[in-house]
Amino acid sequence: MSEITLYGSPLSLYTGKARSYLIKSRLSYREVLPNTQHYETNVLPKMGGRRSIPVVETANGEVIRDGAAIIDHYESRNGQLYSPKTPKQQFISRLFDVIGMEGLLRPAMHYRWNFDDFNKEFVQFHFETFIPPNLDRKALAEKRMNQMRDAGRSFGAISDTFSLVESLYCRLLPKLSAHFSEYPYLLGNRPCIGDFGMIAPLYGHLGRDPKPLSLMQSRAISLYRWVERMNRPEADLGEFAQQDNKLLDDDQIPDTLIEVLRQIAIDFIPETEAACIAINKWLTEQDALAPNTPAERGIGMCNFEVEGQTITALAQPYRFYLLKRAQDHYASLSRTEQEDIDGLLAACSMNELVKMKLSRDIDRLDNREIWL
Ligand SMILES: N[C@@H](CCC(=O)N[C@@H](CS)C(=O)NCC(=O)O)C(=O)O
Repeated sequence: MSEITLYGSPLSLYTGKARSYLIKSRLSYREVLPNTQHYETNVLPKMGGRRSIPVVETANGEVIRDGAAIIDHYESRNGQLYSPKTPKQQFISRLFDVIGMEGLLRPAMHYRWNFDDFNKEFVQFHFETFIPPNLDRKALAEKRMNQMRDAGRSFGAISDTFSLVESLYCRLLPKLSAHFSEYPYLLGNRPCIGDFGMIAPLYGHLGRDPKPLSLMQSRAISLYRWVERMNRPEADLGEFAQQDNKLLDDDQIPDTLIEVLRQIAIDFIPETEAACIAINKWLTEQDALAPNTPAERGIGMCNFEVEGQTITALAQPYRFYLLKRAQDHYASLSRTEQEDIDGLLAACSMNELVKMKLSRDIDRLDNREIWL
């Protein structure tokens, strides 16, 4: 029997992050759907009142909800195996973690929910598996699917923005593929925390649902290979000449990755800025937000401009919970090292990112993100 039970689903975006980490770390786990009596009785009550996947249950009954918390837990026991040690690589790794968790939700939701001819049966099959078999699986799955369609809209994928969302994603695909045709992972021949962030949208939705899968396979072959590689325990360096198992030397950040970040910046930066302003404004209006109050998924909507169009999307505190890790790392560096990162961010059109901070910090308590 495995030491670790991973509650998740093949089609879940966020499960993809924890699963890939467990696979790459060669930790023995079994994956099950969160639809059993054992889950309801023994796991759910320890999840801090938030029902989400992924969740891990350890052999001694400890429950860890949230992909980042799962990785933190095992990284601290694993000698921080997948956390780069050098200044720029550590920063970029953390940045890609945020981008994977929050920056690609629009294409991930659009390509799942707005192509029913391609995806509907496939997605419905999986949603039915979440429902315990004694209940009306079809009706309950339909209800849940409608909630997720709404979530897609709340991230800003509505009919007015479809062509913009597609245009941004279709420009990103070849850039990611160009990078992965030269390097097996983001920073060389081994994955970093940022790879685990990025696999979340790029496997569960964009690298698996029928519509976006065919797009990726036809337009971004080397990106598709990375998706496969991230779900295999071996390094899977087949097509590459260099077979060592190392990050790039000398704190290098490849130019191909700068190109990827420049593309991502187009909506990631205005959205992060607008969400930061909206959440900070909301915080000033909360007279009685006691310390340790759970930080909910969203505090309300924010608007931002992308290539002449306005997008309206949910402002999510979690983006800043993860971004702060990159910012804290930046703050710990010498002035010269910070200037190196400033230069890197300027090259990616992400100059202001280290300054986008919430006026109150977020931490974790009993499996929830909370306001300090
Ligand atoms: N921050 C969490 C987010 C997890 C999450 O939202 N998972 C989705 C499925 S991919 C979910 O369970 N959604 C249900 C809900 O939020 O009610 C993590 O990184 O694990």
